[in-house]
Amino acid sequence: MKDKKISNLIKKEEKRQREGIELIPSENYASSEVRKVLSSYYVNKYSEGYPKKRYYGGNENVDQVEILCQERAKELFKVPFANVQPYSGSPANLAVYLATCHPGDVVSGQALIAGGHLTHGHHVSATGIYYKTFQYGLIKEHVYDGKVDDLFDYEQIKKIAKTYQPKLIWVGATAYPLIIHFEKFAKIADEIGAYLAADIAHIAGLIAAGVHPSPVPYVHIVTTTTHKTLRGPRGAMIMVTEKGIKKDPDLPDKINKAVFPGLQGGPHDNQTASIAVALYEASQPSFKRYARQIVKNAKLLAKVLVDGGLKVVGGKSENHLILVSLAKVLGPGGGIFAQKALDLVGLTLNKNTVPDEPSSPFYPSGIRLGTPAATTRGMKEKEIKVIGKMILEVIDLIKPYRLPTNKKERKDYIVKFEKEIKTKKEVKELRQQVKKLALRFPIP
Ligand code: DSN
Repeated sequence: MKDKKISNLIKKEEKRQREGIELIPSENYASSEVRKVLSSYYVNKYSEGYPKKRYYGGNENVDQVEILCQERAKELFKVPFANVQPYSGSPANLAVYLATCHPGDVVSGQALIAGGHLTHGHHVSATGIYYKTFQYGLIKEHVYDGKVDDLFDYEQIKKIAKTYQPKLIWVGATAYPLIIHFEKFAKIADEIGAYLAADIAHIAGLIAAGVHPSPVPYVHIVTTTTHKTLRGPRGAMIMVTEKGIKKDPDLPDKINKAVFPGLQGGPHDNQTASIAVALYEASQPSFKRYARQIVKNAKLLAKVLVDGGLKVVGGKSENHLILVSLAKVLGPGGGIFAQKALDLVGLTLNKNTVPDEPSSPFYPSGIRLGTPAATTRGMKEKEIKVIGKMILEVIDLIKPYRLPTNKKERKDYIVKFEKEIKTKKEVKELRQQVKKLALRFPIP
């Protein structure tokens, strides 16, 4: 490659991915075929419009790619309609608003702090700026005790629905470790005649494999990204269910118009082709085994962390992720220390707010981790136990540190923290252990 700077940065990223263990629950390793198709000649094409209704010539092959991709999505998720053009999850969700609501209409979704997504109506997102949002949360009382299998506060959801009559209700999360009972949301949405949209970005692969219940019988619209548990390229899809078509026969058309020309220009045809490959892969029996193993691994990882004295949301994991509160161990805002120290040993995860967050989204008190990527590499219970123990060791090492309450002192304190941690003998040893383990499991 002539561009030495980018070539060097690609090599560095490859090394980072090979020698570390990826635990961010929304990341994964796409297959080499998925990556190859992304750089195919479809990268060169423009094709505004939809199959057989394009604004440019030369789309005879693109049409077939897009139709194939739609058909595979429909078959995998058992829906009658799929739009495979959204560039990613946030534009896909915004298209749903555009298709179902007018600016200023009332909508409801899970609060970010309770594990929802920005696009479910957070005030800094366009969805919270252009629509009037009322957000719901979790039952605080049982967040960590592991005594209940469903943490959603249905009384609150019902009250919002009855009082404010949202036109659109979102169900789906980015940081929720338990099975989602879509039927309970449907009961509330149906009572007030609202559209119910499930954002299954995190759990799409688990649903496709049948290891997490599908929202399809209960909701009108399903959105998903394609690069998380579904293990494809960056991208997203919007699907309409039979129930959605029954409620509003024009819904597929409204979704299409919202995506293009409402929000987007030309679809990324290389992305569409690559999503089609990922959907093919997700329909294979090996994908079912993969998804089952993701859940087994996450359950075990949660148990190792709980047995090691950490508080995890739900007291367990039933899907692919674990949300840990470190507020007691590292104080408010302590997630930053855990993320940085674990990064230094080669275990990558992200700091995250917890439902009873005592700090802020930038300095949250928890960490979020998961098993989709490690499972893709072939890691199973034996390796997961080792990873869990290493996480506990790192957290133990950083227990003396506390985020300064004075905001001006924070930056310097974190720099000092990193310097001190980097030189610790235990950290250097753990880094070598992680590297050795990671290299035994090649990335695709
Ligand atoms: N950024 C994604 C996640 O990490 O969950 C959500 O968009």
